[in-house]
Amino acid sequence: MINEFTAHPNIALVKYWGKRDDRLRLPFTGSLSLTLRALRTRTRVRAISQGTRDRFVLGGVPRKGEPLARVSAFVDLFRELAGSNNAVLVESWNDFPESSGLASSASGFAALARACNHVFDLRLSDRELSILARRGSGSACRSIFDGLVLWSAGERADGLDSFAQRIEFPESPGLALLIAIVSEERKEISSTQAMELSVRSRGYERWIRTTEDYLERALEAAKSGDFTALGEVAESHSKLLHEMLESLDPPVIYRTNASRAVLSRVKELRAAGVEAYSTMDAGANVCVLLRGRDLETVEAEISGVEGVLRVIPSR
Ligand code: 2P0
Repeated sequence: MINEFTAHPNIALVKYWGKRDDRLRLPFTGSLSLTLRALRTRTRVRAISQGTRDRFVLGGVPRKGEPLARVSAFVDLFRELAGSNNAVLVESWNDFPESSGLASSASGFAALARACNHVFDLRLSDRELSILARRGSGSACRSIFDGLVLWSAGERADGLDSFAQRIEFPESPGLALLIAIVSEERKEISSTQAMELSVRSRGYERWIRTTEDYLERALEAAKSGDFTALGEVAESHSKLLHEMLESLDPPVIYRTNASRAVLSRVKELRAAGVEAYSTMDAGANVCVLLRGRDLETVEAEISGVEGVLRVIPSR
């Protein structure tokens, strides 16, 4: 359908965790992600008659309250650019579970940015869309692009230098991801809330320095096509994030027994000579980074881990 727009979630290899400006969603550090082609959000936006209010329907269910307010405030950014006061109907569908650490807000706001660009006839570039998508959800700025994506933190107070761009990874047969779904439930603490707790914690300054260092190493690894180095950085950065979260008061715990079982199996696979690395975002599900040629082997291994409900391969 011509006015339907698609975006994919992304999984961070070097995580975005904490904002220097909450309103503009400006991060303290840059981050690096892989876009998950296997999952997607589809979104349609239609103008409805003036004077009425915006409507938001997600997965066929009309939403009110905070979800609608967030979508409406995001559409305002586009209305302002277009000089329009048209109310809209936003219809969106995800083909994966929401709020379980699979970044549905990333693909959601990226797809919505594309759909608004179309309905308000703004003809914005991908970079401009990335800057706007960031205002909906930080990680959404990365979901404007495919493949390996760098979000530069930027320095400006207005956020115009805080956007994502694609990075080439020279190695063939390329990178792949396997998501091990161990929970389809809504997480109790949103990433926005957990981030705020972290920023106020004592260890946060060290987190910023560590992340900057990891990002530099990850970019170096990406540039030279060094899969091993990239995988090591990703696994280690994820481990640090979850250790930090679990040490907060009160602790924020996303890792479950099933997540831990997957993390162990990934280590065993490496010991057996299959190079695979794990990473987790703000939820219990585990993402495994691997080489495309190892996808079938890893899929068979991870599917057999106790507590894994299903796996989603993504090249
Ligand atoms: C990331 N996450 O880099 C990190 C790692 C989750 C773990 O970005 O508050 O939904 O809307 O800007 O983008 C998830 O946070 O947060 C996230 P907001 P967002 O992918």
